[in-house]
Amino acid sequence: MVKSLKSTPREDGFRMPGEFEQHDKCWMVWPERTDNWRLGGKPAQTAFVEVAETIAKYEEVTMCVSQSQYEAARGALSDKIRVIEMSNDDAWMRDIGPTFVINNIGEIRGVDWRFNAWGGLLDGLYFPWDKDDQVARKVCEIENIDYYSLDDFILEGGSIHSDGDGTAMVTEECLLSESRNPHMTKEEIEQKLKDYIGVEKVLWLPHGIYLDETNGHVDNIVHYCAPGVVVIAWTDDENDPQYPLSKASYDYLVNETDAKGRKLEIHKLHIPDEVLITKEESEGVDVIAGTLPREEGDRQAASYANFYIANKAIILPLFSDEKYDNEAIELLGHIFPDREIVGVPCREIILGGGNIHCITQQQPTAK
Ligand code: KQY
Repeated sequence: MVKSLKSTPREDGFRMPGEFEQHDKCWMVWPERTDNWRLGGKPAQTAFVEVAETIAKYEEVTMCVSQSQYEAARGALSDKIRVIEMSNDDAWMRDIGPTFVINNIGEIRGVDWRFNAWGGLLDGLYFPWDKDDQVARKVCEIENIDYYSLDDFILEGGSIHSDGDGTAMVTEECLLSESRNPHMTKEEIEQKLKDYIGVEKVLWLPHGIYLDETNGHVDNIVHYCAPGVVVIAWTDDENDPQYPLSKASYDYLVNETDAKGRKLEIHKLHIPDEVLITKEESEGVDVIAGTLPREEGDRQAASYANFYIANKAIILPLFSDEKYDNEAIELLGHIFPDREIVGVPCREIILGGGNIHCITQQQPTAK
């Protein structure tokens, strides 16, 4: 029987591993909201299929899909992908799936945070979000994994990074946002992270990416590549509104050490040229009260840092930007010499407000 645990991972000797550690599988959700994905979700579904099939070359993939889209998803995906019926409100598995924690005797558990669609009634992106909030528990039950369920703490998986070695990274912009846990102090939030992802130190970057609708998720501005090694989304253009945001986070990290006392090796990963929603793209999205509109000319929070680390590969978002796509491939090839760097076109995903890391959730190998 799967148990909902009342203790904490820290008390029980569990930690959230780094994404670069071995995975058993990857979880995704099929996109279908017509007020977030254009043309009834079809172009986004094609992009999600490409992401899923690419990851499936390196590790197992499970796609969760609503009943009404089951046949469409099953038909579009190869037999390599496991397809499971699961209700949802949208398709951001990073944020709604469990955060997996492991111990050193080969056990795995889940953490089931509360989810409020990135801000609830204050600045959330849609209403309701109750089906999304049930996804983490359902995944744990399917996998027969006990889980820690938090009654009152709002957090999305994309707002935390762990190096698996005692240190987590978050942004103040997101975790201290009024729309997450305004009843808690920064110290209390930090303690919650220490207790539930098993870290000793939390690094608080000031900001995420300009106009990121998640209130600045950390997974769009930095990525841990190994303990002590990070990439940070960067721009050399001092007139770009992203510049002061990246600079502030870079300066912060340069002056910090991690839980093991290491200075960080920081690589600058240049953002692509502006990604703006076209008239045609905007017109393909249903306008529904209570959902963030997609308007022509809106700048998307485009960043190469939102890649997914699969077993033996990096699944990298590509923006059809000849200069910066190639720079990102080259830099990551240098940082990850033992992994293949596989680019996947991501325009249809970024139009929905996130990217490859946001739509995936790794299930680590318990060892
Ligand atoms: O970036 C993410 N982790 C999620 C983005 C959600 C966008 C919803 N429209």
